[in-house]
Amino acid sequence: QLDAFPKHFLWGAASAAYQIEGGWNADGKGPSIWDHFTKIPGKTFKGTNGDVAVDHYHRYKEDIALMAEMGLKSYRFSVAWSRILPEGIGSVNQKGLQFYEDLIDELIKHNIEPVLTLYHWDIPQSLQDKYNGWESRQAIDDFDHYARILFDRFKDKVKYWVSFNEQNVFTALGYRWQAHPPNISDVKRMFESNHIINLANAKAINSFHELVPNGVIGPSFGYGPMYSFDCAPDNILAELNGEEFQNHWWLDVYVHGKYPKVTLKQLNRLGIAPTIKDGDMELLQSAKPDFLGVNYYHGGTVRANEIEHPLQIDEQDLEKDFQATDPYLMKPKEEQAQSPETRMFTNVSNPHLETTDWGWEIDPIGIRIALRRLQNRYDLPMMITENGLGAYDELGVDEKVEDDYRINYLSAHIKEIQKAITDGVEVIGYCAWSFTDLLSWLNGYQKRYGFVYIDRDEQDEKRLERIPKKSYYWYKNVIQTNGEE
Ligand code: BGP
Repeated sequence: QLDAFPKHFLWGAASAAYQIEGGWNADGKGPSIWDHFTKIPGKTFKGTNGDVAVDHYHRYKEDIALMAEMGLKSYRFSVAWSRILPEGIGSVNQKGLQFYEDLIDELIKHNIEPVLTLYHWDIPQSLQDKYNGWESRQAIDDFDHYARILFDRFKDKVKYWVSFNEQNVFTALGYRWQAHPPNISDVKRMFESNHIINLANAKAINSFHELVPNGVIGPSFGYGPMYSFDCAPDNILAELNGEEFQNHWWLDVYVHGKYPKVTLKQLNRLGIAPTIKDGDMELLQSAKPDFLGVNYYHGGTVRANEIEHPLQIDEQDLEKDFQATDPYLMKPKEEQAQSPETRMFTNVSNPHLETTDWGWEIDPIGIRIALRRLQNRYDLPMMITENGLGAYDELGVDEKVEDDYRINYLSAHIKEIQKAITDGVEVIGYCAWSFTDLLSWLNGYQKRYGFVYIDRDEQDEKRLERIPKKSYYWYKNVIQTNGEE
């Protein structure tokens, strides 16, 4: 017998500014690093960008009406920093701020709890040009300044706040794999900027606790539980390493204000550990999130490496890894042993799991394992801030989208969350990714996640008709029955 979902469980859906808004230069918005990056030839699928996206900037009322009709309890969205401060600093663009105020008011009017993400990967391009963005400590203060503007303005309207979205993903893809902006491949610079982002996160959380006493804030982390390939003890050790390097490396800092020792020691050995200055660790320790946002898509499976604790990895080896690894999956393109920069484990495929059309493993039990491990180690309430299935949906001749595969996927994950709640884990909400179809960062508009289909018209890029899919009606019922379906 499973426990019921909590009475006020936040059944929701999530999005990010660049992926839905469009209006990339509307009403005084400045460019972000994504506006810049998607214009570099060859970087995204067929050169797709978010200039128009799904035009949510002009159609948010229509979208929120569909959310209300569905009975959504919460909606997670992100604010584009460069809409508020077109240059990242300086004077506020009142029209940009007003857009988010109108959006929030519209949500509240329909009894939908806003969940506001401060940073979903789009630092203003002018800060990138000016001082290399997250590589400069100036970004800590500038981010805090931006965050304080939002805290001040929305403190009485928004209770749930997310600081950074998937810091692990955007630092790795942006500074190591050249798959995201700022399009860099330099392991040392990746660890340096990651440390600076940790400091920015801590400083903003402290500001939040000073300015928004009735709200709660936490990061949204892209968590994938690590599995040992088998029960060989050296592979179990590799799992420990993988869990520490891929997950605790961030989460321990967020929650306990310290870097895990084994990974830090290995990074020091290799000369790629971040520069930690006086006062840094004190700042990290002073800020504690109120909850953890968990983005769950899939975990990772690992095996031991032949050499443990190498003293150096030469440039050629790093280059070989670079060529052989699929950055999104963090797995070798072919089944040959390649490993991430610490050489503490090797990522491999899991023979027990099927994959999506884009090769992402489908693993509902993994979400329960994730929640259990995170509860054990961090003991904070958790909100699933993303979970969903990217697929090639098709609009039938009858104008319907029969996305039973998505229903099966979401249903299986929700069931495992209920089991985790029955186990004793505190979960306060679930945001499916995503409400409408939207821009998949590198995969264009063909990889669809939404409950609402967006009919794109090549001739008329602003037509963008909204058509609820079968999963829309299914989720409506999930919400109505509080998870019973
Ligand atoms: C997460 C991001 C989301 C979203 C999702 C799906 O990592 O936080 O913004 O894009 O992944 O990713 P993709 O669009 O690459 O399939």
